[in-house]
Amino acid sequence: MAVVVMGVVNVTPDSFSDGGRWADTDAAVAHARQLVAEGADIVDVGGESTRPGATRPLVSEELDRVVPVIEALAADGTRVSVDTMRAEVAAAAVAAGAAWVNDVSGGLADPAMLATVAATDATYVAMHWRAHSDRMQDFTSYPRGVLDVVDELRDRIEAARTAGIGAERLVVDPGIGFAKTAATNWEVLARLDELAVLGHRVLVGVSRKSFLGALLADPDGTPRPPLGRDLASHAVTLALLDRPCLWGVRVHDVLGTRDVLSAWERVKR
Ligand code: PMM
Repeated sequence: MAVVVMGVVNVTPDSFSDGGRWADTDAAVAHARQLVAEGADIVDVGGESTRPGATRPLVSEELDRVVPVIEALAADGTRVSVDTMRAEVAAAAVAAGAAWVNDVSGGLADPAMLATVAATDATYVAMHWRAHSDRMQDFTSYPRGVLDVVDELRDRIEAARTAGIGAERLVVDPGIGFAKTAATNWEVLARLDELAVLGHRVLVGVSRKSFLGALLADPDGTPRPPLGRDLASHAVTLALLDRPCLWGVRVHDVLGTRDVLSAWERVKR
């Protein structure tokens, strides 16, 4: 089956990859429409930056950022995901037309999240997460490597199922860049298929992340800025396409990702 492409729309002043570029409703909607025209299967609208060290917006700010964008896109007939850790935002987003809730905390940040999603028919993405962005780099120990990620995701799946979210509505994500060193990110990618034991669709987001900036750093150690990380992002996507467990990718450059998928599929044929 073709890999699902989720296009990122950050309606934030401070996301590491594209912060401030689509910070108002009109710019965000226009950008999302462009991603759909470029071939995004779903657009992921977020109002809270999760970059390392980020401080959290007020709930009201997050709602003001995402709800009008979701309403406009849902009215187009576009499949929309909301990227939020907050139950209140998830509920408002689904009421505004979002079909997916992408929770980078896998239900850990807000105790009301799983029950709130259970009461909708939204698809739920449970990402591997350990702490909010201001503290997550204090939690980067993985004695068993990817197996720790698998075990912690299994706990989140069980919590989601117990709350009443059906298995068919669940997607898991190893949370590349969240409470992980660069070495751990590379290890999780190398051993991605170990997530297959969980029995769920696997979404992966590597696009423009810091470990790629470090890989591509100048000789003096200056990281490559986010907008210069797309080719490396695509190379990782390409390297993952042969992995049986990969179901979808979350990316900023949808056009480039579609090019990679088209060429790869043609070669395979
Ligand atoms: N990464 C970011 C935000 N949301 N959601 C999922 N499911 N997976 C991810 O890897 C992920 C995410 C951070 O990246 P951004 O600031 O570019 O959106």
